[in-house]
Formats: sequence, structure tokens, C-alpha cells
Amino acid sequence: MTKSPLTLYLAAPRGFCAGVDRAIKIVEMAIEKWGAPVYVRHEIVHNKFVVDGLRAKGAVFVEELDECPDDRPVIFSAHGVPKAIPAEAERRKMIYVDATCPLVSKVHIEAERHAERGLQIIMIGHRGHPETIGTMGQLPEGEVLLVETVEDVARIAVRDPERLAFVTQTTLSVDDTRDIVAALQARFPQIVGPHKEDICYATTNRQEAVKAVAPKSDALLVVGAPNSSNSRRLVEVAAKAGCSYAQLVQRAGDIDWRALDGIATVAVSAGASAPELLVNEVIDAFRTRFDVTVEVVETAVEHVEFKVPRVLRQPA
Ligand code: 2E7
Ligand code: F3S
Repeated sequence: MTKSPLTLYLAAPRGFCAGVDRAIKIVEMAIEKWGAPVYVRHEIVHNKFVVDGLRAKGAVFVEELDECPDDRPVIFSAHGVPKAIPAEAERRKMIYVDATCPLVSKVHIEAERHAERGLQIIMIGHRGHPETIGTMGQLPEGEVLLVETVEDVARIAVRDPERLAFVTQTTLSVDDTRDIVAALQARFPQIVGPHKEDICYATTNRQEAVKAVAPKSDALLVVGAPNSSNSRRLVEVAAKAGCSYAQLVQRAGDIDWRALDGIATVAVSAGASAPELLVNEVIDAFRTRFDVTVEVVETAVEHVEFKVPRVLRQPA
């Protein structure tokens, strides 16, 4: 049977960001340094393949610190943790390594500085996401108000409308966040915040690349996990940019081939926590069914790298 031709637009940048690279390295180096088991509080990054791979090397994933013994090292995930978590690890005299992305730590510091100046903080983020919990947890309970939508902005009750600041989650939709920031500034003209928002370079670049390929693609697949905020945003961005079929797939086995019947173009991207191996698996699956021509569409080049914490660079 002759295969029908398919142009596959491969969005670039896609996949691992510098914070994910660093977080995975931290777990690997901690196992090398201290031996197994090393505990990891929360999925180090939101990807089952990554987590399973590290578990096979000796990592034990838990949701809460009280599931860890005192005498084994624990690593905090890339999404960040409330202040109470390292404080409790210290109280228990545990060895801990914080794999919080430095771009999230920067937001934590921002929030603290605003609070020191007596400003009440509004966080733009998704309720229940670990990054939001971690950032809000830099300050005492109730100090940080959460808004998820433009509608929320109209509803929030603040202490003093003239003494406010805002921070954001790093993986939000750039376009949706612009609208929420505009609503905050319209309601509270004195609110202070970052130049635009706190969305990171990786989120921004992956969304831009998806916007470049989505309008010319019959379908777009994002390799990523259902609990990965930045990956889910890529699917939304694709749909908004005019792609009529945009789907999240964890790996090739998730592809709904019937829905792709008759397509001539497809775009592929990957969230910041999705390994390139899984992207290749998806491309190979297309090759078995179509006569594929891959076209890389690159909208930015990234050179960001983060060092692992010093404790892991020193001999045991
Ligand atoms: C940490 C941060 O693990 P992810 O899928 O996380 P999100 O936040 O998108 O659910 O991706 C990597 C990552 C992104 N942001 C890790 Cl704060
Ligand atoms: Fe950090 Fe952004 Fe990646 S916040 S972990 S660089 S998606």
C-alpha cells in the first residue's frame, strides 16, 4: 500500500527547558552521591516517563515530606515548595536539595520583597498547581490572593487597593495572562509587578513556536502529561491559533489515528517536561503510516543553562 504524503512541522523550541534539565540532573547526582534510595517530594517534573526512569535508578517519589524518613536525602521538585517545607526538613535535620527552578525562586523572592514593603500580593495562577501552592506559601496563609481569570479580578476583595503587587505562575498562557494583568491594572491602577508577568522564557518560546505552526497544520500534537500546565497551555494556544485538532499525547500509543485520517499536514511540539525520545517515538509512528517529510520550524534559539546546587558538585 502506498503511503500518503504528510508534512510534519516540528516546532522549535520544544521539550526540555533549563529548569527541567537541572532538576533531573539533581536527582541523578543525588543518587550517585548518597546512594539509593533518594526521596523526591512530588514528581520532579510532570512526566511519567522521566519519573519512571528515575525510580528505576533509585528515586522514591512521595507527595508529602512526612512520607520520608529522617535519615535519607529528599529533593524538592522543580515547581517549588512553600517555605514551611524546607523549614520542616531542617527541623528534622534531613539532608535536602531544592530542585526548584531558579526562575520560580526568582518569583518567590519577588513576592517576599513586595510583602516586606507592606504590599498585598495577588497571584495569577492555577489553583492547586504545585507552583502556585509553592509561591503562595512563601508568605503566611491568606496573605496572597489568587486570581485565575479576568472575572476573578472583578470579584477579589483586597485590603487596600493602593498597596498591591502581582506575581504570576511561570507556565501560563502569555495571551490570557496579558488580559488578566490588564484587568488588574484597570481596577487597581497603582498595582506594582514585573515588566509584563513572570512567565518564563521556555513557556514563552514554546507558545510562539506553536503559534507559527498551528495555522498551517491540519492537526497538532503536543507531547506532554495531563498534569503538565505548560504542555496543556500549548494545546490551548494551538487551538486558539486556528488548528482545528490539537491534542495532548503522553506518547505514540495515545495517538488517535482515526481522527488523523486524511490529513496532509501535522505539527508536533512538546512540553518543557517531555523528553525528546518521546517526540521521536511520535515521529516514527507517523512514518509507519505516512510518507513523512519533516520540516523544523524554529522561532527562537535557547542558550539558558542552570548550575546544580553546590552540594552536588562537591565530592561525598
Ligand atoms: C517546573 C515549573 O513539570 P512540568 O510539566 O510543570 P508545569 O508547571 O508545566 O505543570 O514542566 C516543567 C516545569 C515547569 N514549570 C517545571 Cl515551575
Ligand atoms: Fe523553569 Fe520555565 Fe522550565 S519556570 S522549569 S524554565 S518551564
